[in-house]
Amino acid sequence: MIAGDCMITVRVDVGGLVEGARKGQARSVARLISLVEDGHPALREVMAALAPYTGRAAVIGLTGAPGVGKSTTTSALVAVYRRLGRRVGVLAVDPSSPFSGGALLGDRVRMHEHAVDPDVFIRSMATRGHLGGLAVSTPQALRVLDAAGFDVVLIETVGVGQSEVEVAALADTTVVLLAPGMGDGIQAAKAGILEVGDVFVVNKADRDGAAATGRDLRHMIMLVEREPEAWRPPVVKAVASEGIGIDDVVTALEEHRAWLLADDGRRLDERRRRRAAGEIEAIALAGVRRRIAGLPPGRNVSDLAETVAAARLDPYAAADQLLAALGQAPPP
Ligand SMILES: Nc1nc2c(ncn2[C@@H]2O[C@H](COP(=O)(O)OP(=O)(O)OP(=O)(O)O)[C@@H](O)[C@H]2O)c(=O)[nH]1
Ligand SMILES: [Mg+2]
Repeated sequence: MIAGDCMITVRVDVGGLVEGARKGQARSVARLISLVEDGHPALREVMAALAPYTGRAAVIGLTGAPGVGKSTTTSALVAVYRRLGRRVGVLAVDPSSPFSGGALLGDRVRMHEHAVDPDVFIRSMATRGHLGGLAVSTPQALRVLDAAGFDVVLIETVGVGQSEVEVAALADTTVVLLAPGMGDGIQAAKAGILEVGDVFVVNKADRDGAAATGRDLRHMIMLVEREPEAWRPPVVKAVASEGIGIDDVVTALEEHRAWLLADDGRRLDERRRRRAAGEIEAIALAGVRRRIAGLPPGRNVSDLAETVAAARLDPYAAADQLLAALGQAPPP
């Protein structure tokens, strides 16, 4: 190495990676998703190259309380879809354990049976601390899988309502899982899941109380006000750990897809527009945060905060000054 020549530029062969991903090469797909997680500068080019190939995958979100059986159900769904000859991508999103938390490790073991199948791609999403986090990276990872030609993409994420990644905003079809004893209908209503679920699964139906949970749930779903032509979410019982009821879940998912695609795909288009709006906002907001973080002393948040804390300025005026400073700052 020549002295002084110590700059390391990590070059990214965007064209090669995109081509590899389009051919279904797992290594290229994995590398592209890593770029997404890192918030890598090459992402603009990557996403521009991928955009024409997106919009084909059926995106299915799975959500529900911790331990309800999301990963087990996901794995069982992968098996059914593979039998149907579909290529399947899986994103496991867990904001609470960004690196190798126990839950994710467990998922990896559970997903092991699919690990050698070239038509299955499984990835746990992690934030690597860049601004925007999973709210930005999850939909972009989804785009990578979509463009890589996966017919079905399953996204597993914990919780509804308070989660950083709202799976219902990402998915074409949202599956909400419950288990007997893990909350009756009223708790479900409180958690806001009745509105977001397109398909409800009462998992762990081998346990006592599954019939009652199913009944409660059906009743609560009926009470939700819906337009006459709106989708009526079915409630399916399953024992995911035994693969029981998973075919019924897939049937329900296919029926929902058919409903989305009816009328020239008007409903699917609407969901996709909503997802795109969320993506644009998340990226723009991350950009705004980045620019705020880059403001010089005197105009940055910490200096403004000092003024506000010292009661020399009110927070609204400070926010105005901050926005004005952003307007004057050079574009990123
Ligand atoms: N009895 C019974 N146990 C099940 C069933 N499905 C899953 N389990 C078990 O429930 C536990 C949790 O399952 P997971 O699939 O990891 O649940 P999860 O919702 O992905 O959990 P988190 O990702 O940690 O939120 C595991 O021990 C599973 O084996 C089922 O239908 N019946
Ligand atoms: Mg899980």
